[in-house]
This record gives sequence, structure tokens and C-alpha cells, in this order.
Amino acid sequence: MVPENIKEEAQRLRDEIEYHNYRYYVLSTPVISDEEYDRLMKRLLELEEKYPELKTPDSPTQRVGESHVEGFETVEHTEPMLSLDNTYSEMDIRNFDERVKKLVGQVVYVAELKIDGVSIALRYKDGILVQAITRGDGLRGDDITVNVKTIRSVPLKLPEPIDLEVRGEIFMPVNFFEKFNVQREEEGLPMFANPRNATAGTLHLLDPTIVSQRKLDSFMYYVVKPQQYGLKTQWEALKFLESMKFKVNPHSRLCESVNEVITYWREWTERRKGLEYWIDGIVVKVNDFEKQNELGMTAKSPRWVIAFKFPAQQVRTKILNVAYQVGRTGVITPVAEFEPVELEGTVIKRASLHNFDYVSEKDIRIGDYVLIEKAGGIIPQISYVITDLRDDDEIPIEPPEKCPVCGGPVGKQSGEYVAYECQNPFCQAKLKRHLEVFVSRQALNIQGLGPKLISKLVNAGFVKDIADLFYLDVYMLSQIDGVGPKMISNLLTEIEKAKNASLDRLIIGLGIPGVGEKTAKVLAKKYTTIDDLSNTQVDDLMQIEGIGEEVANSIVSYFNSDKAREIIKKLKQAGVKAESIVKEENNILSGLTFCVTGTLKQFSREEIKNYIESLGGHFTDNLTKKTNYLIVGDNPGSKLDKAVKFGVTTIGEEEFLKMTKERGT
Ligand code: 1X8
Repeated sequence: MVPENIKEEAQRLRDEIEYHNYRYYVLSTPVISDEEYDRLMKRLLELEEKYPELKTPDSPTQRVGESHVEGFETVEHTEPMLSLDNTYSEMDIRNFDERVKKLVGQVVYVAELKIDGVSIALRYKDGILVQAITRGDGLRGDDITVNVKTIRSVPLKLPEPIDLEVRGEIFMPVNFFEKFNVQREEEGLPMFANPRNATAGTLHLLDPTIVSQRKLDSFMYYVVKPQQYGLKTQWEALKFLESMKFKVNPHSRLCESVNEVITYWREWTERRKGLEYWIDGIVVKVNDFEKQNELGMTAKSPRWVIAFKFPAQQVRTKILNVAYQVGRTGVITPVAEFEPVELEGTVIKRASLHNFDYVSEKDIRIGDYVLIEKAGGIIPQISYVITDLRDDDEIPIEPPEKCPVCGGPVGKQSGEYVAYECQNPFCQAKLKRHLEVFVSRQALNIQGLGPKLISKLVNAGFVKDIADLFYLDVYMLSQIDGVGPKMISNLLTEIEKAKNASLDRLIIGLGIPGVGEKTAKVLAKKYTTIDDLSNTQVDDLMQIEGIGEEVANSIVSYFNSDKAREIIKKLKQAGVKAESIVKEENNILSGLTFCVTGTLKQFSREEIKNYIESLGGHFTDNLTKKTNYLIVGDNPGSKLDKAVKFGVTTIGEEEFLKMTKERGT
């Protein structure tokens, strides 16, 4: 039983944290410091660890992401989620207005921004968020509740205990998207074409902890069955959504006439550039719900609403060729090469085609005339293929059968996208990109070894893998064009210095797909030596916070490869130390995984977790067959039965403490 005062404290904390979430994520006017907020969150986590019954589905702690999900169930929509009719010109919008007036007389419109995101339906029961469903095919969508719960601007609990379904848009802010794509490139992962694709990809990840790191945001704009809440107009519905603490776009406008709608559209054609999210047009709705009902539907979409898209500045050009770029991990990215054209002040010759799914979705071919625009005002992108201008000489763009650089075999990798990769472990393009990462500031920090010199060393055959850098000598370097005695001496000093780099830096340098700076640090904290890490298993890795299945598999398969083994052997022989960032003497629980059930006398959950981790052990909430010990406290739960079933050793708190003391001496 949870004491009453604790229950009350937890409720108070939940309310307080959600209030600050609302101030921060919805209103953008926080009233407390980050430290203060963290303190509230920490206290609530502590209480919930001690009394798991307190973990209610609306608790703000649930936003950090529950455990792994197996897949998504499809759910039927209460009413269809429809697509909108699109228009592109003032004439189209005037025609829309004429048609509306003819059917229902004079109307007032609400003009809203059209967010370039992913549509979502949110269902609340007794005021609690119970389900979040994607549009899907309009009739049935995917239940992605666990992922949507991580989005801070989505209320988990309404101010009133009502049943409600609302709809809106989930999006990824542009500034995060840009950073995120750069990071993906660095980690050797395929890039996303735009924030909408990144949002859709993120919402379908099986690991909510990763979703929670991707800064998704929301705007709600639709109430299902609004008459149940006494709402008569769309404008009232927007105010109602605000009162229910949803994030509602602040730029909606009541328009008395079609001219005002057109003014709004013209205004936002310019102002869109200053927004932190992408919009691709405006949405115009008949304000009055009765009139909406009278207007009804066409076969495809409602007659009372229309999307009015923005014209992008576009130029026409022809695709002359497609180049294939080979990244560090071998991912092959197609790049279209054009007849050069000017667009918004710069000459454009090429644009990334991102990945082969994108190419086939848009059916882009060599020889096609295409329209180019700048996505987000910066990155040139193909916006339209002018298929009317085809003369049948166009050549489809296929994934290459052989690596364009080394001729090696190309394989298919399924992830958020299907990626094609050069599978030749000795591909020179991969090696060059990899060496660039290996010597970079975050990794081994070998100064004076730029891309040009790397290329020359690889071409000369002196460097066939990252470890070969440590075997370079005066004789080899002196044979390279443009390298003099002073440079040789500096380089050899730098390389010697790099042998002292810490384990986390070496891990970054290994270039394991999906392992960037952050993951490398976490790994170096858990594993003291490169040997420790190379012997780890997927389950062990997945117990580490922030490491999902994809990355865990990537790490294990890297260390299982002959090539990695050889490289590590060579690195060691060259004297690369890869020093642990964890103190040796504190690692008495290294390699052991612990789980806890029931209440302990001397530790809260958080405390025992920290204690175990400080001694180099792993702590997990999920008992699996791989768990070494279950520590059993008072009033143990179902984990005890599970441990018996799995044959996991159970120990008491005293026994655990004795064990740490024995191992410590
Ligand atoms: C799609 C969108 C709508 C709105 C904003 N952004 C969108 N992507 C809005 O109504 N403010 S409505 C809509 C749809 O009904 N398909």
C-alpha cells in the first residue's frame, strides 16, 4: 500500500510538472528554471520507483519512453481522416468560394496554416490520453500511443475528465531536423528528405526512448463530434482546444470574405520563412459547423475545406546524370547532376536524391526535366518531375549492382529506409570516409591528416585500414607527393600522441554504424576495455539507456567480424591504449546484470541503480534470462516468479551487500 501522503505528493508533482510542461512546450513562457524542473521530475521518479503503483499512464515520467514495442496495431478511425483538395492559384480559391456560396449562402472562413507534418488522432477517456493513431489509409491507422506520449506538447491529461477525440499534426522543428540530418550523415545513416519524412520515420520507431530525443512537436486543429461539447464553429473549436491545454497554432484568422483569405495566403507566402516549422500552404475552412454539414462530401474530400498551397520558387532543368556517393559505412547515396541553373541567387548543379525509396516514389529518371526548389530555403531538391516532357529516352535510376568506387558487391539494408551499401570491407571510398572520421577532433584527433593526404595514403596502398595509420613511417610518408620532412615529423608526433586516446574516442573512431559521440561515451562508461565491449551481447547492450535494438545489433555484428578483430589486434600491437574512463578498482560488478523486486531497506530504486552502476554493473528493470541476479526486497512482485522460471539467481539485500564487499577486497 502506498501511504496517503505519498500519493498526494505524487499527484501534486504530476500536476506541477505538467503545468510547467505546458508553460514551456505549449506557451513557450516557462516560469521555473531547468534545474527546478529537473528536481521535481527526479522526486517523482524516485516515488514511482519506490511505489510502482504510482506510475499512472498520465504521469509525466511516462514521456521519456516506455520499453520496447513489438510493432503497431491498426485501429479503425471513429470517422474517416480525410485528405484535402489542393489548390494552387487565386482562381481556384475563388472558385471554391463561389461553389460554397452557391450551396449555403454567405459564409465566414477560418484560415489556418498547413503544417508539413504527420496527421494524428488523439483519443482521451475520462480526460486521460489512451490512444494516438496515425492517418493510415484514412479509415484505419497505426496505434503509436507510446511514441506520441513522448511529445511534450501533447497533454497526457486534460483539465477535465471528459471523453474526447482531437486531430492535428505532429512535426519536427526545422532547426532540429537540420542538426539531426548532419548527425545521421556523420553516423553513416541515410538522410531524410524533409522534416515530414523524418517525423513519419520517427513516429514508427520501435524504441520510444529514441523518439523522445527527437524533439517532435504538435499542433491540434480539429475536434471530433464538436456538438457534444457545445461547439458551433471551427473558431470555437480552436478556442476549446486551447482551453483543453492543447498546442494550437497561434496564426489562425477569421476571414469575412475570400479576399481576406487571399490576403492571409499572400502574407504567409512571405512570413513562412521565419517559422521554426515547415508549412506548405494554408487550410481554409467554413467556420460554421451546420454549414459544413450542409456542404457534405465529394467522393474524396469534404466540400467545406480546401488547402491552398504556396508556390515555391522553382526552376526547370534537366537531369544529365546520376552520381553515387559512398559514405563511411558504405551507404550509397544517389545524387542528381543537372544542367546548371540559377535559383534564388546561387547556381545549382546537383541535388541529393537522398535514398532509392525516394527515387522510386518520385519516379525520377536520368534525362527527365524536373522542377528544382530550395527546401527550407537552402537545400536544392527536386520538387516535381515533368513527365509530360518525357520522350522515352529517359533512363530509370537503379541502385548500382556494384560499388561505383571499388566494384564490390552491393547489399540491401532495411531500417527506416531501405539503404544500399557497398559490402566490400576494403572499399577505398568507405575507407577514406572512415579515416576522415577516425582522425577527426571527436575521435583520435590526429592533426595535419586532412582528406587530401588521406586519399593519397590510401591510393599509395600504405593505409588499408584505420590501424595502418599507426604503422606509417618516415620512408612511406616521404614517398607521398607534397609531404616534406617537417610535416612528416609533425605527423608522426601526432600519431604517437593518438595512441593515448581514451576508450570513448577510439569507439567513435571505429566507425560502427549508429554509434556517434553520445553512444560511444555511454559504452565507454559501461565497458572498461575494448575487449569487454567486443565480447558483449545484444541483450546486455539493450539494457543500457539510450541504446536500442538497431544500434545493439550493429555493435555486436561489428565486433563479430573478422575485419574488426584484425583491426583491434593491430591497434593493440601498435600500442594504442584506449584507456578506460572508469576507474579500474571500482569495477567489481563489471559484466553482471542486476534486477530488483520489492522494497529494499537501505536503497530506493534510483539509489541501488546508481550504486550498481558505480561499481561497473548493469541495472535493469526488465528481468530476462540474461539477468545474473534478482535482488529480492520486502513484498516482492511477479519478477520473483519469473526469476525462478528463468533460473536467475535470487539474493537478499544483505547478501548483495556482502557480495560487493567480498568482491571489493
Ligand atoms: C491537414 C492539415 C490541416 C491543418 C494544418 N496542417 C495540416 N497538415 C489545419 O487544419 N490547420 S487539416 C488537414 C486535413 O484535413 N487533411
